[in-house]
Amino acid sequence: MMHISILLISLLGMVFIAAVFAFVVLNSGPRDEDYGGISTRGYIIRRWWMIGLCAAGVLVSVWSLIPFPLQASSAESPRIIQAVGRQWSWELASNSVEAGEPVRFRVTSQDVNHGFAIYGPDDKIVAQTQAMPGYFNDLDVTFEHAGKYRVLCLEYCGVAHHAMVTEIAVTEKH
Ligand SMILES: [Cu+2]
Repeated sequence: MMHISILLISLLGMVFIAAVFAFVVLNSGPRDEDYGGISTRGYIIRRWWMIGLCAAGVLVSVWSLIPFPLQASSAESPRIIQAVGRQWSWELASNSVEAGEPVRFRVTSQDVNHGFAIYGPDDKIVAQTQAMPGYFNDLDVTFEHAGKYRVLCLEYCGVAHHAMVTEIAVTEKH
């Protein structure tokens, strides 16, 4: 039932966008002014702007890759928690963990690819891996602080992708 309503909403959305495109195509005519007015100076500015953007892109890419590869967890025998993604929910074998306890999430999917991402109480990402049908990806996490963590999907997997949320309660060490 939910799938059918979502399909209908998607179809209506697609019809609307197609109608907007058709309206623009039918109402656009030949341009009044030609491109002749664009001066050589404009092209020079554009070229340097392009070179500057490329250089900035390379610098940002290199800078953001410096912390990688991340150190793998050295935990000897972590607690294993099965994590299964499907359209559109997460199912964890356990939703409660103790702070400081080494945990290994064994992540898979029952249908399409999903992105298994854990966010901290401050909404910063803590760890992430792919959830893939037919594969198990291990994600080692040791939660430092107690609090309410959330698992979200980081790979667009359909119209209710945003609804793929579950919580992990991290309790104080005892
Ligand atoms: Cu997903």
